[in-house]
Amino acid sequence: MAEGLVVVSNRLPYDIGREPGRGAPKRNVGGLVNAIEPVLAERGGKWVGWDGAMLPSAAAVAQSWARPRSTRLASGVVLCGVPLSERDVARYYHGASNRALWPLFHDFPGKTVLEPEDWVAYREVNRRFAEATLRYARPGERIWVHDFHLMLVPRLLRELGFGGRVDFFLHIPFPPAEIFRVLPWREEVLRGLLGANTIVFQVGRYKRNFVESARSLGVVAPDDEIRGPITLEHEEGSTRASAEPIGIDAADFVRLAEDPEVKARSVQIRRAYGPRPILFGGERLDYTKGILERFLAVERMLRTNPSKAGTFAFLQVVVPGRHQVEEYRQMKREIDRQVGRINGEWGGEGWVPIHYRARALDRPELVAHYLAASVVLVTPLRDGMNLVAPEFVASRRDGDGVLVLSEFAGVSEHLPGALAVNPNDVEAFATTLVRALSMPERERRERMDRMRPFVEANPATAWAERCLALPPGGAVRAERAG
Ligand code: GDG
Repeated sequence: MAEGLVVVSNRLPYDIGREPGRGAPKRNVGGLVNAIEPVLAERGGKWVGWDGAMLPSAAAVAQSWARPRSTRLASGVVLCGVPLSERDVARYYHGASNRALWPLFHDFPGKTVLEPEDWVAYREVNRRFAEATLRYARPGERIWVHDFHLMLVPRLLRELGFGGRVDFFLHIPFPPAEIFRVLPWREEVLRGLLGANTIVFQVGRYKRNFVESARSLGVVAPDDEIRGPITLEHEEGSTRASAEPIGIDAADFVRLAEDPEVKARSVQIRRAYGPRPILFGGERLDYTKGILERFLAVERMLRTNPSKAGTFAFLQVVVPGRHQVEEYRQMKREIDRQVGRINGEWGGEGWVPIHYRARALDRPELVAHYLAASVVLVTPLRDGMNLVAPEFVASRRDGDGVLVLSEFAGVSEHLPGALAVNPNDVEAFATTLVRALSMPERERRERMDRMRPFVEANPATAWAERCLALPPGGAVRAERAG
């Protein structure tokens, strides 16, 4: 039997802390939750994360802290809540995490907002997560910390005296050293991470970036050959660094793709657009996802090939979120403006180029769209890995469909059958769209066949096993800093 596992991430899959009587707990949409849920459902364990409630004051947090809230799911997984106040959410989550770390780690230094007060909250909340984890974890259990919201937690666990195994996985890119050094709290982040026995990245390049930054702290590492785990020697001991690409619950997508209701729904979607092939994009509202660049490429295609007008339907679903952050509100306005402008300019009787929906689809509906689409566009400006691309491949058991994939998505190195694009190159992007729309069936099938092996051989559960089976770095000293 697998040893007990405690997963720690900013958010739980369901907001268990919302007031009773306000309906069923809301499910959180996002790559991290979708990848970890099947892993925990299979091996069992606990999941520590923010419970979704925004408490009015620090006093309310202290009160909630006295009565920890946990919920057992039907799968046996126990969700363990960490309380946050409105101020914590504003400063730690929207501030330090979403306005500083997220843009910087995705190579958008120009969008990065560095507020010292946000960092104070980040530190405090990371400590609260570490304390909560130790409260919920039983002796002998191992702790698996996730993502950029919680990069100080590994070291904080050590400071609180935890001597067991701590692993860390970063879902987003780790930026090049020249960009990372912009962060005023860079040393604290590196030391925070180095409290873990293992630090795992999505792809070798992010690992190499991390190692290069860590050298500035005097960390000793062998010359990195990108792939394969390496050992980092540092003041506190040693830590293994590796790259393990995350996977999806492919079987669930196959099951849905074969479900008669989902199939019928996909036919209905296709009919709604007449005989026109559907180009489909679906993601969270985020400037990293390249949604505006995609609109501009569609427009460029129309400008250079006016005869394409009326011959396709482009359907873009955007899951709203992070609207407390100005950069996201701005982006939403810009999307609305561009869709209006492009449709106004290019639309005609009974046809508009862009169909835009600003709301989440549930998973069966999402799969119905993957099935209805002739072309799926996954064209982020930067993306740690990206799960939409493998989900589309897994869903297309019929072997048809074209994937247009940004070379800046971590997953691009694993999906050789995709049509690769640089989303910043609007002309090449437009040409690729034309090529995708006119690709002969034989080539479509041949390309899809080349993508299936990676997706099927790399389910989320196998990814987790690989991460958790890494031999740990040597003992990390458990001691109180300064
Ligand atoms: C982070 C990293 C990394 C999309 N539209 C709808 C919907 N989705 C689901 C997809 C997919 C998930 O959201 C998005 O996952 P991504 O991986 O594409 O992106 P992030 O949320 O940014 O995830 C990313 C990931 O962590 C895992 O490590 O791959 O690079 O940024 O699963 O299916 N889900 C629903 N309705 C939608 O309309 N329900």
